[in-house]
Amino acid sequence: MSTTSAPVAPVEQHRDEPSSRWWDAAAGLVALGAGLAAAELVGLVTSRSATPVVAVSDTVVDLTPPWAKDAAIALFGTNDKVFLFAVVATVAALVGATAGVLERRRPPLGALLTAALGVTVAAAALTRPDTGTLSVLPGAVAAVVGIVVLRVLLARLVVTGAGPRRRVVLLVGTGAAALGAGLGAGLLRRVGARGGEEARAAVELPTAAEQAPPLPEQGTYDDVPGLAPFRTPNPDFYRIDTALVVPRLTTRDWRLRIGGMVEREVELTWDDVLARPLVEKWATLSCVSNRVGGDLVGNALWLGVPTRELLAEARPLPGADMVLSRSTDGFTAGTPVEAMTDDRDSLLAIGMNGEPLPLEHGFPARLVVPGLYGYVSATKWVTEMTLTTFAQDQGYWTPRGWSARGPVKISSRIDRPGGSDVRAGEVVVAGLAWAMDVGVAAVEVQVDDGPWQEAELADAGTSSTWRQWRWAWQADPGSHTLRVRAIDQAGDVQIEEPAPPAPDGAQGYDEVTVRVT
Ligand SMILES: Nc1nc2c(c(=O)[nH]1)N[C@H]1C(S)=C(S)[C@@H](COP(=O)(O)O)O[C@H]1N2
Ligand SMILES: [Mo]
Repeated sequence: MSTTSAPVAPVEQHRDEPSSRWWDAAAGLVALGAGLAAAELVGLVTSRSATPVVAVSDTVVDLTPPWAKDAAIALFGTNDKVFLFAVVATVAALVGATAGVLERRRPPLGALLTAALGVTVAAAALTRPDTGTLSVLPGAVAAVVGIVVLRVLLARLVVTGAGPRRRVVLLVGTGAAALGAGLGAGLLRRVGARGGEEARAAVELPTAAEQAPPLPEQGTYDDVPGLAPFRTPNPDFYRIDTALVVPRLTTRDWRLRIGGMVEREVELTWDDVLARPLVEKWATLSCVSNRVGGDLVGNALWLGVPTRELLAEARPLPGADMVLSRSTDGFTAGTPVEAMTDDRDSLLAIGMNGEPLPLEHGFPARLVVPGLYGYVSATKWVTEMTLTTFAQDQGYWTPRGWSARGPVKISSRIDRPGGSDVRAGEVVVAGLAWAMDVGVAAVEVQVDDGPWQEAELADAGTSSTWRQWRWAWQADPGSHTLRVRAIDQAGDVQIEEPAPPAPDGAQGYDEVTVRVT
């Protein structure tokens, strides 16, 4: 009897084989890959944020409770995003394989599972702040392609005479085609994305009308091995944000709109910014998630326009006490108006350490507010500043369990000696301390339960930056614990009682235990 190629082949011939489930699972995986590749291609015309892995991962980030975000950062540091992608990919692979097995045994459950996956993706994409209704397309296309490919593969696997070799060829061939399509989409996207790098490369920063005082000659302790340099080089500067894909703005497209409770709305273009007198400002930026002794903190020379001047033009209405800044990807931060208008020189920054802002640090423009943690102030890729009130509005992290206001706590850290053994005799102990706005007045070190002893402070630094410190220790053999604390210019001593980062910043004294031989 001759049959035309049946869309769904008889199931019985296949079911007896003990290994058949693995073939079906593999078919499910390949079908999932094909769906994803199709979605990547469609995503070229929608936005990257709407493609399955990105949309789902972004949504997971938003739904992640603060303690878990904290744990992920602690465990994986800046690799937390790689970890997240890996988790999402693993779950997706499991679902794909399950769909394969189900569709063989209980059709159309596998198809339904694939459809559910597509709906999840589309729903996740719709919740993204930077996508429109078109963003349901990648999820929808992924579901349709995934189901069709799954059915065809399952049917082909059981065609009479399809031995293991034919099956491998079928699955690997289809998988390779999907991979090729996916990589092709990635390549095309990369070509498009170069726009961001090119836009940055094309920027020539004007020199500041008001320059920061040069670092005093010999004013740093940068020559002390193991101590962080006064200025954090851009490639070493910590990066924290909710963006899985770095937003790529061009100076041509960028606008900053200042509105809300203002007498006059202001809209700035890139050229408007360049035409203004720019100022330079040394400022230390710190993440509220930084643990005692941690490195989610950096110091840079920023170049930009004082937000005080921008806000003065918009003329905030009485009663407005918050600037809700928003980035192109929907992140928001709520900053007290005062912090953006007083004499601390908060900036709409366009330069970082003499270069245009790196893409991942907010190109073309971001906010820098000395004295406040980044989550309530330092919006990268900023496009809007809305005057409003703390009673009425919240920044991104506040409903997620973090304090509405985030002044940086007085902090200090021991950079050296690290964990390893040292020789008895003179040992240079060194680290960093910061007391934002007020300035560091003194740093003290304690050995075991001994008296607090005053360290030397490097000259480099202002009330908006950290200060390097060093202390010469006459170390006796044995195991010793060193502790550090800072005291600010107002006489306030760093808080000793330990607390975790949530909800308003870690506190407690950094300490290291050293073996002296
Ligand atoms: N657009 C955007 N800006 C953002 C964030 C973000 O998630 N998105 N995170 C903030 C946080 S929590 C911090 S600590 C600083 C970090 O800035 P950096 O990555 O340049 O060090 O950026 C702030 N600005
Ligand atoms: Mo942060």
